[in-house]
Amino acid sequence: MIKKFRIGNPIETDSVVTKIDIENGKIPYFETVSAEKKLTLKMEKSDRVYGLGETVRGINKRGYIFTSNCSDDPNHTEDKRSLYAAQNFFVFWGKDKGFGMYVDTPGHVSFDIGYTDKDIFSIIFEDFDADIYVVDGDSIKDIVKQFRGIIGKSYVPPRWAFGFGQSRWSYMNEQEVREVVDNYDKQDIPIDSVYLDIDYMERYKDFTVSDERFPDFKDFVKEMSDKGIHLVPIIDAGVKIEEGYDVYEEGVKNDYFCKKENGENLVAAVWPGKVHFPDFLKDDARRWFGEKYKVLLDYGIDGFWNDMNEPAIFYTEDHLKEVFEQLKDYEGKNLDIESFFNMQGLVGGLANNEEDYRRFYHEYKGKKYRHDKVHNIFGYNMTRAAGEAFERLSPDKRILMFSRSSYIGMHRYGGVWCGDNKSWWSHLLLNIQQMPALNMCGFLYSGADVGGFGADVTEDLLMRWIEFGIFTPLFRDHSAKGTRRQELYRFVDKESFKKIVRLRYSLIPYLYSEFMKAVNNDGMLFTPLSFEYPDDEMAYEVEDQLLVGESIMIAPIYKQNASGRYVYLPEEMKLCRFRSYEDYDVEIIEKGHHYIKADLNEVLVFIRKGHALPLAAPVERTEKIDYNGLKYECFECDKDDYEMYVDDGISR
Ligand code: MIG
Repeated sequence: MIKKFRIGNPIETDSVVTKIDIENGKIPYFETVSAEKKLTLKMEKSDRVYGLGETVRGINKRGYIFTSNCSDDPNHTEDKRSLYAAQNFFVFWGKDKGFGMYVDTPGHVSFDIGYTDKDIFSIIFEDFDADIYVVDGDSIKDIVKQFRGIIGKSYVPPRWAFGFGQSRWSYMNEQEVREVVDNYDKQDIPIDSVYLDIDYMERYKDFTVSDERFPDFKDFVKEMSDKGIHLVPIIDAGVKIEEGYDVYEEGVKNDYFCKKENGENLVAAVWPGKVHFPDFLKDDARRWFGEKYKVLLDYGIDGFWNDMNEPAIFYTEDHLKEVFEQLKDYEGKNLDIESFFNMQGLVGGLANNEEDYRRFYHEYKGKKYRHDKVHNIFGYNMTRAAGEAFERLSPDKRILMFSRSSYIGMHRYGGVWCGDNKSWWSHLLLNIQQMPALNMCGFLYSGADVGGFGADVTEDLLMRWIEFGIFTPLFRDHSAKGTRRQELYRFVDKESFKKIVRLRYSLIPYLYSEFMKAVNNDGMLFTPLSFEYPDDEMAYEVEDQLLVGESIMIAPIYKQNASGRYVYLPEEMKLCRFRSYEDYDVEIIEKGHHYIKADLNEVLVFIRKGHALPLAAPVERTEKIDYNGLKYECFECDKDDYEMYVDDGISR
């Protein structure tokens, strides 16, 4: 049962698609403290909180404070309150009460879950305006399912997007891309896609292709497509200011860009230098920007990733001017501890400055809003622009789309990747812990940069990360400029990388089937043990194992030099210790705690009792998977006990 309550005068976000009448009574479970713009609740010792999508820290969110304020912050350390996403749905689950809550507001809101006072949960609003949806249900899974039922079905990518993707900021030209594909093919490591980062464009201009680097782009897309490779270009939120550039000129002419108080277009800067931001919240601007993807679709492109859409801002023209003015005060001075840091702060504070988010406006549903009031739905609406356009431009064929910034509602138009993580073991664990919370909020097509984006990866970290990545729908190796090259064929044990990625292709029929069931039933692909075994107290303690679909539990290894790990089994299961599709050993493990060995090249998969895991013979491209030749690993059942979802993988 879902009830809707209203605080103040909230801005509609279009995240909920089911019409629900507003209740008059007070919001249940929480105390409403209007004077302090907050809701508070006293937590019992056994109360736990799950959800909030893409954030730092563990699966149970209790003990910290999270702020929904979409941020371009590449340092995903434990002390951060905000990452790129605002996904304000959580489930509160304790002995006396359990419920779900969705806090629908496009502005800043903080979830202080035992941070200020370890037993108090406060939801703190910047503006006390929100629609609050309260979900009552019998179990966490039931609550999630009901919530998902009112926000609309999750985005479905083409099936090839379950294949392995290789990315790098940036492959600089055709030849580099060709070499990547050739190297993968030479090593027999399967691959379906190569990503194009900002350097494919002409001077970072959206919807252009550099003549110099990709002189015959159409032919090149075709050449790749003939090999079964999809090229996936990036699109940035800022539109370069440049005379003669059609996107810029059309945007200016038709008033599609975000404006300052005085009515002039905001001048900000990102990659291309000065840019305008399309007002994705405005219907006609959103439609126009969406249509622009056609330029690339016409080249034969069938997938995109939307970046920098928090939006990330290097500086605004106005703020930069102010800073240059202020810097004059420091010239010729003997800078001491205070003045030196103040001066440094002036320059350091240019990027992603909160003040800049108050310098421009949107026209949304016929009204004018200052950006900070609707900040969290900006990236969402950029991806919505694309998603809505693809339905018109490509009615028969699904287009791959995922975004960096997100808000609930965007899950209908695209997936997400978790942004600029690092090649750290702790970020492999973070990736594991983010997946279920993303799923709760409707983001099923998701994943992190496998191997880590920033910092230099090591071969063992990459191997362990690949061993987890083979289960995430988005399975992409991506790394930053200046870091150690991260393509799998560059490392010593190519053979193991090959076998594990091939195992991913063996798993695709199962993963795709379970993914589609999650879409169709408003379910989750990645489930914490506690959701599935609510009567098992120990299951609530486990934060580094996940159920993936109905048949399997995974226990990824995320520690350096580990030759195995402790695993908790909530029931007897059948362990498959995979070195490859062909080579694995099988063992029945009883309920309880175990230390399970796993060499660097071994993946632990536990099959649940009464369940079957279908496996395809490995192939080098998703389209070659033979659904007729599946074998089944079963635990006390047979293959007929598995219901397989199958479709053509491409039509809508
Ligand atoms: O701030 O386009 O998260 O994946 O490689 C850097 C360059 C801008 C951030 C994205 C990252 C991408 C990078 N972009």
